[in-house]
Amino acid sequence: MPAQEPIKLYDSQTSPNCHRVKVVLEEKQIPYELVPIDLKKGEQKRPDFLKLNPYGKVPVIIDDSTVVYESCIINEYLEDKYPQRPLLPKDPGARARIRILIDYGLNHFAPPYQRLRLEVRNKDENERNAQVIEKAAAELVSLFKRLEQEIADRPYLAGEFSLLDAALIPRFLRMEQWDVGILPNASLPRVGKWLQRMKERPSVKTFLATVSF
Ligand SMILES: N[C@@H](CCC(=O)N[C@@H](CS)C(=O)NCC(=O)O)C(=O)O
Repeated sequence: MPAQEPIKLYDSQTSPNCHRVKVVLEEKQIPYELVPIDLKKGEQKRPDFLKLNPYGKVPVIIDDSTVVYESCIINEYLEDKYPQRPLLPKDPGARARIRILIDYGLNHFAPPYQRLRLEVRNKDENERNAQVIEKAAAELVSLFKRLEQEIADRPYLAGEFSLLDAALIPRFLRMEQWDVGILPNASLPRVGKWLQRMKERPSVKTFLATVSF
């Protein structure tokens, strides 16, 4: 059998959506190569890129002749195609539960997360609206209480390390970096421990230095 070509990952170094895919590629030890896309130069909107992803966004992977975009769908594809080092349990109910929590962790957190991101990332410190930041941070802490319950006394969000941890870690790393009282937080001790444990995983560590606003 011919050696498998490495997967091509169209990547922007600081993109949390790309980071989510890199964690899974690293966990599964799938050979891959990065194809850098300069978002500031608008390379993601060029016709050749739009042929790969009509949304004009990274990440995109090409695996042999298969093109996949949308980070969580890429991760599901990788799990289906490369079942080694599984990141989903076998039980359909447990799989569904993980997908519910991925949806919760990405889509339900999105409105306050994006409000916060706009304040912290796009404005100088003296221009930031403290009230907007405080309100969004409080909303996020309240939403994370559910994850605090889910973890219980287990090491990862769904027990074993799974696609759920890979999906959520990029935004959590950023929220910690923003230093607005979300993490660490006295009311989220288990989430705090989870975050520290995640930062020790080689798959996360590899790209830790690239995490930025
Ligand atoms: N839902 C998509 C979101 C992808 C996304 O928003 N990517 C950003 C980088 S983090 C991007 O390419 N932005 C450039 C643009 O929208 O022009 C996913 O999960 O892959």
